[in-house]
Amino acid sequence: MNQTAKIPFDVTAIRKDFPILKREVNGYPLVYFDNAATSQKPQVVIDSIVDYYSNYNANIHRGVHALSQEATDAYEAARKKIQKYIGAEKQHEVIFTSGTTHSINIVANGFSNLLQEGDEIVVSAMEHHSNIVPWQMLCQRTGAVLKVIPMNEEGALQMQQYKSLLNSKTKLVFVNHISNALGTINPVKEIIALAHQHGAAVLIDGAQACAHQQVDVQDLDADFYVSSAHKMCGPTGIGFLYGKESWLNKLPPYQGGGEMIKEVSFEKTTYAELPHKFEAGTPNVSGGIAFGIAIDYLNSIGLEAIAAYEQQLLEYATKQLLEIPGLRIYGTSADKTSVISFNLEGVHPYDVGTILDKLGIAVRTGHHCAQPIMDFYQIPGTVRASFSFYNTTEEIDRLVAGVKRAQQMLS
Ligand code: C6P
Repeated sequence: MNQTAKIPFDVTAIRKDFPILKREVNGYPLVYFDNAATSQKPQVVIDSIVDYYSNYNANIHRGVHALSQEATDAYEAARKKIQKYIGAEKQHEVIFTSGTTHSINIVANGFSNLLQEGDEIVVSAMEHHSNIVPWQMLCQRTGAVLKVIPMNEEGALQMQQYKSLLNSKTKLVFVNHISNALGTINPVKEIIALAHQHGAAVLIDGAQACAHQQVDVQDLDADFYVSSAHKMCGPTGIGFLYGKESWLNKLPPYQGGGEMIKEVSFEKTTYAELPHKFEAGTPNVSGGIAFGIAIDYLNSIGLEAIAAYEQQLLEYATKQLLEIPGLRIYGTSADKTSVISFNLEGVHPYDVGTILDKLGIAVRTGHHCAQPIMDFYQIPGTVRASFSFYNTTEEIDRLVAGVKRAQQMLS
């Protein structure tokens, strides 16, 4: 990091909010660089779950009693926080789901009756499996055809090729906002505008974006936008599907059950209005409430400050790692977030990850649920270090020293 670069917040104070950062692994203070897999949780988020179960645990939207009303209010307040966080116009355009994967499947399932044989679906070459497989299944159900936007060696999407894929048969486009395996920030606003010129709807997978930069779904003009709380300092098992009201009204419900109905008889059932139409069954109440607290927490630091600091970490780590002979970084696009995927020449990523773990450093190794990217580079996988606002340059120094040690031991 440039020594004069200003750190926009007190990282030492922030680290105290995360109890897990105090622990040791294999005799070393934990360095947690697996934030793209899941972020750590601040104490306020953990406390909010304990508070819910200790003080107002109840089923929601159902009871007249005080506990149910308190829980309902807190859950709906969280929905409102998500709405504001992503700039959605209406609260009922935010559907609670169990996470990104669930959200994508709701949309993929919903399009089953809206597509015809020969229609085209466009995805990018750098998608997570959860933004590939549901669309392949949709193609199998409908006879639609999957087209792929290629990427270049830097790990950036080839926009000219994207333009040439679009035509009157294109019905849907699916692209991640930020690649989990490369860190590339995709030009999603442009991707959406181009798709709309052809009348196609666009889903943006924001799993890697929402904790790292400001998202405004109206400015992007996204038809659907999805993410998971657990990557945003919130708990696992909860996330959201944002959809424009007009689209959500067009899609059929994903699951049938309690909560999603208006009236039920054995002859006929009518469905509830948004958002409940997509929220069958008792939801993850504590998770939803804690998600709202995580959003408060991220807002209290500020997305602009987070993005600026994480860029500093990215630059610092990139420079240091590239000084190691034989180290190659995959994903070198000019526009990227704080994810560094790399390999050491002649060394399997799993072995590097194992040695780093012995040194108390948590990274992810493997294909990162993005096998087409690994096939593109013809590699089995990478070592991925992904940084968050609670990480420090001292931790990056430990990573660099660890990688050097792994190299000495393994080559
Ligand atoms: N990526 C990673 O280590 P879920 O599991 O539903 O919360 O999120 C799935 C998902 C979808 N899209 C992108 C871009 C993602 O990064 C992920 C999750 C983690 O990279 C776990 S595989």
